[in-house]
Amino acid sequence: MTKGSDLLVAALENEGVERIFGIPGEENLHVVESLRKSKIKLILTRHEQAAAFMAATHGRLTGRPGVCISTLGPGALNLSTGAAYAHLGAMPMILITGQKAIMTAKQARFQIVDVIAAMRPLTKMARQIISAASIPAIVRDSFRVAMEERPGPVHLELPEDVAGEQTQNAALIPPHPIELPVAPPAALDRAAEMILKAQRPLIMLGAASSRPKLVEPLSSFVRRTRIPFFNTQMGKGSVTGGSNLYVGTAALSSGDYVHSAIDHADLILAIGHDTVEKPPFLMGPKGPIVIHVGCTSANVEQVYFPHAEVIGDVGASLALLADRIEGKLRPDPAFLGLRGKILERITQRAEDGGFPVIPQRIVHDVRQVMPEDGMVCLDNGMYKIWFARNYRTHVANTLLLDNALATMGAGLPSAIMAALLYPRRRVLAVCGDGGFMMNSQEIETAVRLGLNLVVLILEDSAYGMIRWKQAVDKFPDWGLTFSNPDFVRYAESYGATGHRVKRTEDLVPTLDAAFKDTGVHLVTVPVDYAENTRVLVEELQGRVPELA
Ligand SMILES: Cc1ncc(C[n+]2csc(CCOP(=O)(O)OP(=O)(O)O)c2C)c(N)n1
Ligand SMILES: [Mg+2]
Repeated sequence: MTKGSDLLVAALENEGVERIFGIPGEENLHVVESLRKSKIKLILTRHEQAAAFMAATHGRLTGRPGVCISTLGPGALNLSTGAAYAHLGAMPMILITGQKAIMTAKQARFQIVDVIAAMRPLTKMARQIISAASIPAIVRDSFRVAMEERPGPVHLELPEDVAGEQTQNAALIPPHPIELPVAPPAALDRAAEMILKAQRPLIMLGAASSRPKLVEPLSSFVRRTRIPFFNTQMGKGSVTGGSNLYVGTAALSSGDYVHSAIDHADLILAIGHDTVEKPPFLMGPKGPIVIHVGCTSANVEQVYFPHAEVIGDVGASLALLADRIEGKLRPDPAFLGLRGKILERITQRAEDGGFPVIPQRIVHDVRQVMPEDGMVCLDNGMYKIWFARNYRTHVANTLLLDNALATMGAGLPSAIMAALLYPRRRVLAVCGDGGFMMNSQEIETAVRLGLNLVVLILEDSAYGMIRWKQAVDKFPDWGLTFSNPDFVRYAESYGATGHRVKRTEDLVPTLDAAFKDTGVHLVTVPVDYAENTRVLVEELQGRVPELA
């Protein structure tokens, strides 16, 4: 005979799970006891939301679901933002929540909310486990659903009496590799013909191109076809090498320098575009022909309605497409010229010495201290646009940002996950003073785990991005400023090390020293956001036509 919770933990081990993130409640105590006897590590966090962000990031970086756990009602609802983050961001994850017993109701309705109903719109699947014997099949099915395209979160509710129920030894189901069919030859022939007919084809790498297994096939496609490419925010860094074909990142929907290349194209091969992202360009009645390449077909939107599709395993389908077009394309010399101008504009003022520090300089200085494989994990705020536009990536998945739910508070938890997975790489969380405070308690988790991690806080004492939008929309400057704790002493109170950058030239050496040391470091730097309006509004509105 086996207990339900032992079966659950054995089923998780069977899926290769190494860690579970979260905060147990009394309804999870059977599971906690089963975990105590297993090889899986329980990583306690200080808020369930952070646990869900960590588990989602595990899924995002490895392709295998991260697992998080919470109690019923309040704890489960605290996971919900993380569920939405994984759902919109297509990150495989399993959320396990406790529940009161289902066969008895000794505490009446205390703490009971319908968590499954709450999770249903935020997940790919939400199920209650009603018998211990069903656990092996439910867990296997949940991992399958979470991992298969389009990946995402699965919620399982385990009532405490089911967790404690004894059952016959139910056999575990061994996982098997998931393989997708390749795009049909007719679709590949059609796409090849359209590309060969085009004069100025351009590749767009969207969010789904960042799936870990696509790094090699995508890089090879770009190298073989030599078609210039740009990416969406979440498609950043999905190609290794080939950076002489990179024409920029679309952080805005139109009117940025990269759009001079997009507007020049007569065909866009949109690889892995997911319309959860803020549109990287706007399709209209005229514009270029768009071919969508993905594991799943495109959602048809007002601003995205591809003319043709190549649906199937992206890596294998692109290899077949490259077979059809390699060596037959005439490179368009204009792209090269545009590329030079775009990248030159983007790097302007990158070495500006003003203090407080301007965003371009922050991005530039961060790039200086990050090795090629160093990982930058962004929270959400104004600086995200600057990093997306200006930060150059050379290795896949080295700039993690969220342009799907675009939630604040995920920067530090995602960096903690990256540091756990890649202990030998430099990992930097970049947070605004607003977003950092949404999950700053996880500094304790990072210190407790003995991680080497640096957190850069950009201080403007405001919800800067909204303040900027308020100014752009010509509203008076009102209601969006706050004061901050002393971040140096705040860091020290957790047993971390705090640094305050007081001169612009100190930013690089401070970050570098923080990385050379071990442990958790918080570096706070004041940011001058006057550039938001100067560049992202006035300059772009005035100067883009000049480039085109
Ligand atoms: C959880 C959540 N709440 C609110 C928002 C709306 N929002 C987007 S950016 C932003 C301001 C971010 O402020 P901060 O973290 O200080 O970064 P800054 O823009 O000042 O650099 C807000 C409130 C959001 N995206 N997520
Ligand atoms: Mg701020």
